[in-house]
Amino acid sequence: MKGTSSIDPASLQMLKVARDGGLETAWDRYLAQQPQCGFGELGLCCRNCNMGPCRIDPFGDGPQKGVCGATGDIIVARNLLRMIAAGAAAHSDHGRDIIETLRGVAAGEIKDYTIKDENKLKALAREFGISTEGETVQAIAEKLAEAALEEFGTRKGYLQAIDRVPSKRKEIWEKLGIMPRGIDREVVEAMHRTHFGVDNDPANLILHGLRCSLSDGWGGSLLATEFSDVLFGTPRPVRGRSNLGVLSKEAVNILVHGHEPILSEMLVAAAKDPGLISAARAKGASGINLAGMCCTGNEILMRHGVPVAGNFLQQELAVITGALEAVVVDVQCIMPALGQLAACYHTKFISTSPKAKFPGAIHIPFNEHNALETAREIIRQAIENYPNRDKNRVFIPEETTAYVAGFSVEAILSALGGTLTPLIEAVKNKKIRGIAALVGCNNPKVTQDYNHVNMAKALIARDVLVVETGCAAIASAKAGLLLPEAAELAGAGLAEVCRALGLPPVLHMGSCVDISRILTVAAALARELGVDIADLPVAGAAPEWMSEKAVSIGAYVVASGIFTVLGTVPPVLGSNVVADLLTRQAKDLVGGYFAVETDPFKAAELIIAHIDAKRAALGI
Ligand code: XCC
Ligand code: SF4
Repeated sequence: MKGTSSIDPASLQMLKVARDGGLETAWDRYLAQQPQCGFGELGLCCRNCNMGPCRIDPFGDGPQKGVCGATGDIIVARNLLRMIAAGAAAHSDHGRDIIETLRGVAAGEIKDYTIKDENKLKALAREFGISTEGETVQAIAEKLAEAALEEFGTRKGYLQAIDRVPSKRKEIWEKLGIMPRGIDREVVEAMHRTHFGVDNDPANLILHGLRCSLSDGWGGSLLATEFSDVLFGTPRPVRGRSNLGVLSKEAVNILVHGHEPILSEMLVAAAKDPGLISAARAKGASGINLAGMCCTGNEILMRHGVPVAGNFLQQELAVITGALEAVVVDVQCIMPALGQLAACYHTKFISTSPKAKFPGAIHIPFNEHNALETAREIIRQAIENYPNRDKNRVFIPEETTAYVAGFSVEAILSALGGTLTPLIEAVKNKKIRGIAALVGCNNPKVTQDYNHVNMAKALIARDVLVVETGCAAIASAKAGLLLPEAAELAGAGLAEVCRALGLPPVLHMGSCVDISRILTVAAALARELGVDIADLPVAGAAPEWMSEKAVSIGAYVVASGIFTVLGTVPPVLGSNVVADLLTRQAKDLVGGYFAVETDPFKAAELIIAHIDAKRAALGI
């Protein structure tokens, strides 16, 4: 859908407010960037050394080599590998922070968090070969945290969670030499290989890209998910509300945006503090209203049913409501534009991570050791700020939609009665045609939520069960697809299964690191059936992706054997060699491969055709 900003009525109303007020958003800045750099779009520019920058002329008239002699194929492959490395690093560093928090809790150094899921702690300990017999929870947690931190630099051969993978898949990775070793090691090696004068073979570079991404999916992201569950509780189905209408006209509104639940969990706890609630009332507010955005929003909506104000492209729009006392951020997906925008209102833009500082932000350092007190201080500042709200400038769209989220692997299993068998049976008898994972961001190149929502609807209508994470899941929340009632939009078979189990046809499985939950289910399904992940009637899609993390995700999903459709074009079209590797040869190498399709209806058709082909091959 060209020429429209969003399908979300709340976003459209806020964009009008922005225009009327002369306020700039990502959509305006995107237009101001037109035409975007053609070399960049194709992946054909290189700045990897100071003989450059170099660029390759895609039309063949100008230079076909960089100063060093690098061809377009080499440059495109190197650039892609660096994107994967950055994405894998972001997810994995997030994972490390969670594990370090658990380690501190176990050692008694961190007092404000407790271990919420002891069963999961013990299950993970057993997975790591740590004895749980007669050991205290603290002792197990300490050993487990140490073992998990080892994964970042392990020399034991490959990552622990690889043992969740069917043996056929492991053999493929071993044969190709892409078994992920240490989590940090693969990122470091990616940076080494793309340094001047190292790896100059496009296929060799891409193969390492797959290995690096696997260290994210089966390493950093997976540990982020599992250890968040141990510390904060494994999600169970929970109801909540979504979209900008969750902001309150009367209460102190605090938006928490970013990724790591270490911060958002503590804000959730502090926002319930009776002393702070009375302080808010003393300022004339009705109370404290905490709302989430992006993935940290997903973390707390999954675990606490905290309202989610929106997905990636709504971060500026939330400020433009004029109703935010504070935007509190940690890391990832936070627009540097927020500082200047917040300054147009009374809104305080509060950064908290030493890794992520922003122009125009107040920095309140948050760490695990002073978590609750810092969270209280942040909330106090927001309360203090409430009288500064200019009520005449407040505009909060009415839109809110209810959702049910919280579908961890454990929650799905319990909905199925404890085993995957009912799901497998439903797939075998074609009530469920297959499973599609829709994940990833918003991107102003795409009408906001248009691809997400239309693809999800097209798939469920054809009996494809949709599982989602990240901003895709928030798009579905806003569109009402995360409700059991949405079964009426599903095909007859899927609708029947949803009604029998009380499930929505689109399952919210969490934040972007929680794509590891999807991998875990896929691996378990494959093992149960005695096949490889690549044999399953399963597909992935990132319909509106923008971040490097999404590139890493796409790569590990494909490397895990799953066909993946991208809804925005990755910067690889400058190289036929790389494009062919990703969209064709990958199929023979790892079973999974990429397609690029910007039309959500056609993308859904590609997925359905893939699922049908996999069903036929399985003889079901
Ligand atoms: Fe960021 Fe995770 Fe993308 Fe949303 S989906 S824009 S990465 S918040 Ni991860
Ligand atoms: Fe140019 Fe080669 Fe240096 Fe890249 S590495 S900037 S292509 S000389």
